[in-house]
Amino acid sequence: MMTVCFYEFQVVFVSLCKSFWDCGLVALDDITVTLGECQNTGVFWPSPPGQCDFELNECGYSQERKDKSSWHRMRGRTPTSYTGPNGDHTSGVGYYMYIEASNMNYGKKARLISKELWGFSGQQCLTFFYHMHGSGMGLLSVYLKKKGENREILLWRRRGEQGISWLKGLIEYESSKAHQIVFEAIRGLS
Ligand SMILES: [Ca+2]
Repeated sequence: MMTVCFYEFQVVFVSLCKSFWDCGLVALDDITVTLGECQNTGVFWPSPPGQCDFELNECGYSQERKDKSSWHRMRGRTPTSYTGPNGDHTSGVGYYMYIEASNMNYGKKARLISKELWGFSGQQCLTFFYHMHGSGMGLLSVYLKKKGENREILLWRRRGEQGISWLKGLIEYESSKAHQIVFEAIRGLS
């Protein structure tokens, strides 16, 4: 007599990432906007509403589109932890925003946009911490979008692999008009 056994099993794919070369990740944390030049941080200035450590929520940072290929708020390791940070920048155990290349088509953009920030006649300092690891992620760009203007001004850009740790981005810019800051990730050809 022959016994046939059926086993129930489930296969869970947490990522479409097939290999390291197909993977890539960009993470963001601890965004701060202060009035005055960056070297003056430490001096008290009333700050425009641009800060976010992502611990409680996204602080008014929003996305142009919400789907798989958009920024996600995340705690702990990412599904493909070998391309992601082990923890956030704020405390190591908190939340951050991230986007994974394997969820995106080549050339696709994911844009995280601040709420409207105050205009100021002088320098403003934007600091943030970013993590770009894995060869699949193409570009991380930061744009200044002034109110009433269609053209966005490129403030900062990094391309490809930047290492396995959190790095500090620091930008001085001027806008006497109300404005928004845009963090844009684009998947490149790996
Ligand atoms: Ca955080």
